Amino acid sequence: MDVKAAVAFEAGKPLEIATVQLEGPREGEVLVEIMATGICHTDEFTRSGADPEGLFPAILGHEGAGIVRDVGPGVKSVKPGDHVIPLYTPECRECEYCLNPKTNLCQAIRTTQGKGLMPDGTSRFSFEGKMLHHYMGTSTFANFTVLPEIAVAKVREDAPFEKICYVGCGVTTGIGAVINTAKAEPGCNAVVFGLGGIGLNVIQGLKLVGANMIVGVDLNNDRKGWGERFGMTHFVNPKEIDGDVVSHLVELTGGGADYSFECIGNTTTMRQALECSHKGWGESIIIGVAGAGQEISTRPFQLVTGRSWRGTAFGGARGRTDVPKIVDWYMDGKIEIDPMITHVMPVEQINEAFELMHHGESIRSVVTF
Ligand code: NAD
Ligand code: AHE
Ligand code: ZN
Repeated sequence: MDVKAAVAFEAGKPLEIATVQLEGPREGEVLVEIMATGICHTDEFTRSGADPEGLFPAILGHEGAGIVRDVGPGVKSVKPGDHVIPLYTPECRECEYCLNPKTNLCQAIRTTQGKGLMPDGTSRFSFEGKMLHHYMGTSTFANFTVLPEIAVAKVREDAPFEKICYVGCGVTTGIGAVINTAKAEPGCNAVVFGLGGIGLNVIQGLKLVGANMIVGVDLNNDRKGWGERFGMTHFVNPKEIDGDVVSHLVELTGGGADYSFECIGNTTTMRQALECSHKGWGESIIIGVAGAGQEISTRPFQLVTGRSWRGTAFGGARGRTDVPKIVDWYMDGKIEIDPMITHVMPVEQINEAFELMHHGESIRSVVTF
């Protein structure tokens, strides 16, 4: 079938709207009509060429929501008409990883997913007879996409697509990092680096668990109001403090953060996040993804003296199990999504959404088809 897609033909170039061809679902696969998709900084990371796993040409996008329109042989858990959120972290419930309660990183299809292919090693997308790569197993920058059955979470039908698409990455990643990864306790002190689409959800998660001090760090002063809107208690702009930001944060938190979260993807702030965590017990959680060739460093003494450096993907969430619950939390008013979706636009304007992100003017842009 012909589908409308925003195609990344080359690294570093704007996306191009094109009519591309999509094959129907094969065994264990589903065809989903994407109704809305958010634009996460990870899409920009890959579009820019910084992603060591980036493949071109590709259909990017991993924060979508839509409706199942067809299923391949053997599909049992969803049917045409079901509302779903695509999962870049699938949940097969059978692999060694799914069976280990310590991780959400289902590995059932990770190898082919990283090669931009479906689990059978082929692509469903093509343009003018030439193969296009899938992306993160989701490719939501198209009005139809094909996904493995294990990579869709069935959600309630009264939830609006333009809002719940954000649960497909940002909301779950931020809140999940607090609840599933850090397992932050009521009364904890936390520092959040980067108050964008992910960091604000970390703040929302910290507020939910009853954190005491929630310090936000960002270079953009406009983010102060945004952080406060979701529960931030203190704001630090590193450009506006005298001296070293780590010492400042350690002093502000009375000895260091119980938990710190890096939501930027910058190896310098990753180090600062670790080093502002509390001696003896502080845990620093890396959420941001850093470009090809970049590495983190610190004095080993930071770890010897009891700080832990950790990381999280998709907020430690098991998608088919946890995503429907997070949608319920939103629908029940337990968490907020609407104010963070600052821009909604047709897919034809998708490059403007990337510009808004670059200029710090959006929290989340959502495109519709
Ligand atoms: P964003 O662009 O919306 O937000 C980034 C924020 O960081 C902005 O507010 C910006 O002003 C701030 N910032 C940039 N440089 C800074 C610096 N040096 N010091 C302080 N603040 C700075 O991005 P996002 O969508 O929130 O994504 C954040 C990061 O998380 C990205 O690296 C993204 O790829 C990653 N991510 C990871 C996961 C995961 O599962 N681990 C999931 C989603 C996103
Ligand atoms: N391809 C990059 C890594 C990118 C990355 O870490 N992705 C996160 C999700 S970011 C969502 O916005 C993730 O899920 N990681 C686990 C995994 O298996 O990819 C690189 O550096 O190669
Ligand atoms: Zn994302």
